[in-house]
Amino acid sequence: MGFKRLINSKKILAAFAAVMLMGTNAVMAADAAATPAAGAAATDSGDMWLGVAYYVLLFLLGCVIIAVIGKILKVYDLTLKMQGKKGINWNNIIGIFCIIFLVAGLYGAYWSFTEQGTQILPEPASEHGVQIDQMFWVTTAITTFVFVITQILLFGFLFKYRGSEKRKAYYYPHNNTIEKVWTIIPAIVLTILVVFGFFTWRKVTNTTEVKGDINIDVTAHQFAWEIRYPGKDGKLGQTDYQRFYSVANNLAVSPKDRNSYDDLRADTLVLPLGKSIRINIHAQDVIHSFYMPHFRVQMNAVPGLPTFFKFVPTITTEQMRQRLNDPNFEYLLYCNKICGGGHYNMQKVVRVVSEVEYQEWLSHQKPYVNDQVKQEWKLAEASDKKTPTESNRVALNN
Ligand SMILES: [Cu+2]
Repeated sequence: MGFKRLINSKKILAAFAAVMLMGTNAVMAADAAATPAAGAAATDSGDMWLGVAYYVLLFLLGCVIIAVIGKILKVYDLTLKMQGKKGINWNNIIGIFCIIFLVAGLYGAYWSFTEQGTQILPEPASEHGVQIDQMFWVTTAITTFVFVITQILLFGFLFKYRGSEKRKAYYYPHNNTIEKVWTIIPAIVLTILVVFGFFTWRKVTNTTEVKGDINIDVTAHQFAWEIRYPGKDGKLGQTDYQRFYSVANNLAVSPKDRNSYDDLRADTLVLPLGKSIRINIHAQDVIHSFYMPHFRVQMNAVPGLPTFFKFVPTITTEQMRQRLNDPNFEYLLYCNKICGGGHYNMQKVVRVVSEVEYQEWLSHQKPYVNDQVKQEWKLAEASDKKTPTESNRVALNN
């Protein structure tokens, strides 16, 4: 019975909601305060919880102070009434609280923008990233404008039309015009935003195959990314995970596709500046997500359904380091789908370099078809009578 009353208590529910809201903000603030720069060493979680406890206590202290002030006012009110005077005008007090809440809330929103807003990504390092950012900022500007106006109207009206003996509440149950206005205006604004988003996304993804595209295969598995570059022919060999997978040939490259014989295996994703890059995205076990926030690139990696993302890098790693005044800055590739226990560790360094540096780097990469794969493929050829191609044998022995 006691428990039922406890969970039905509106006061407790309200306090719980407030603590949850404050807690989220407090965690973010504590994290921001404890982490000097984005991507720096992991925060000491002990410090973070100490910070959270501090904010929760501060909040509870605030509640107690408000309760005490309320009680004092109540006593003062009763004393006035006992003396035969008019008591406190509670409507005025609540009205003033509405204004205080409005000002404090708007300041809180401003604080949130300035404090957490500094953790925003640096300028986009790709051509299409500029359009994505534009969309983001237009949406942010419109929603911020609407937020500020509606809060001012809401609390402003609460204050202006607070209870008064001079006024009588006017019963106004329904007005079709107002209903239409507040349905149609948001509908138009949302449609504009959605259509804007649709065209931007279409422009980003509706790409055609260009001859100069640099094709790179990126394969996700629990919990790593594998990178394969095409060799001199510029073409990647096909893969078939069910047929050709082995420990050495872990990307399941087809021995029957000659394009694969000069493919290269790389540890880092190195991209030449200003070139059209096509990342072919594969997954071998569960759904992962290919996410490179600095380039505003994200695409799911789905088992059995290869996806791709085309983009043009516009700022080299070196240039970005200078712009951010951070000599240790690296672009990163993350997995953005919680894919299992090691998900947090699924990242790779991405480097954007000049064309010359890119070619130089590429010439040092190891062939995908290494000795072990060569050995396996010869065995595979012996057992598979359909592919006794002499030319392949020659290529393999080279
Ligand atoms: Cu993953």
